[in-house]
Amino acid sequence: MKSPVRVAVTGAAGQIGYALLFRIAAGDMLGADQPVILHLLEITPALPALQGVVMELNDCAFPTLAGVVATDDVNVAFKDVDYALLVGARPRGPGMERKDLLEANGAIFAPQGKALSDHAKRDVKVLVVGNPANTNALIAQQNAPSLDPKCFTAMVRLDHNRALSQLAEKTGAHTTDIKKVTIWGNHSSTQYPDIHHTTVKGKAATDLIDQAWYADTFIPVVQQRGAAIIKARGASSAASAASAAVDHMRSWALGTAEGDWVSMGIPSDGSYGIAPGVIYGYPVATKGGKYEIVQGLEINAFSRERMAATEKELREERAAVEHLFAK
Ligand code: NAX
Repeated sequence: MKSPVRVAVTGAAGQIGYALLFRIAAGDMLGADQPVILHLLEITPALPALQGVVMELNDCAFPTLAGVVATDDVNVAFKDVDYALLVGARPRGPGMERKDLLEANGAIFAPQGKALSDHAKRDVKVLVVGNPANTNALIAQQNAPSLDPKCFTAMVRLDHNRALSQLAEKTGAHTTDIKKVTIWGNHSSTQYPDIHHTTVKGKAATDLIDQAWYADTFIPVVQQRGAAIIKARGASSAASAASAAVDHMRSWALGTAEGDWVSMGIPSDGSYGIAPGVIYGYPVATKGGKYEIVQGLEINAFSRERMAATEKELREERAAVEHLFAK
């Protein structure tokens, strides 16, 4: 067994938290030889419920769970953490405008960014799940002056996995037969699921499906999958979101397979014409705990238009929260 690492999870008593903590504690995220100390953050009224979750975690007697810290103090939650999964966020209430939602989340993610900057390990890997995930990640990043901006990422992996699942169903393949899917841009209905470079059992996906299915069924189904789950289940995606968070962190920490990539929301750097300043979904390959954007992919006019539309939405979100950035 390696020596334990510290993993912070915010919103730990919520529904994603309940599906996520047991997977992390069981070793699914960082491996069966990597013990973890969980740092669980909740708002004060949720602490009794969180205590119940801690009791259940202990009752699992996981070999890889080396300790649990449960707190409502962000400075305690992020002390010396190696990984931080920021799940807790303010949901949209009745009559709430998007501007109000961004503002309410700013009040959560600005102090969390500062606390990470003050207390976390210098190479902390931060994943923002709480919506609007890309812009919440940007707010946290912009309030963390002493951390590398590349420490901050947002989750588009659920969208990536949804794309794999839809394409597998359509082509009669298994998700593991599918390589090189990309989710570009925002985790929202403007996201662009791109299969122009995708292979299914080594064959080009675009040769296996027709353009009409791709444009009129696949893309909207992936974009609207969250809403379809709410309609069916009466609650938003939780287990699949938790599973995607585990996948995102595992890929980042342990590396992607040779000849494949994953989608991560990461700071834009000018690649593919997306100027710096937003957290944008890109195809990335990872090695040794670092991610790199996959370069050199051909982008046609169909893709370019959709990549620009999701970028535009992210720039509008950025403009609405810029006053929350640390000077
Ligand atoms: P829940 O409402 O069940 O849980 C959220 C928890 O966060 C609550 O227990 C709440 O007390 C806690 N919380 C609120 N403010 C906090 C703060 N300042 N510090 C610590 N904890 C705080 O929501 P859940 O279904 O778990 O979803 C969590 C977030 O994930 C939501 O913002 C949701 O929109 C987002 N999602 C993001 C997805 C993605 O792909 N990026 C997909 C799934 C999900 O919709």
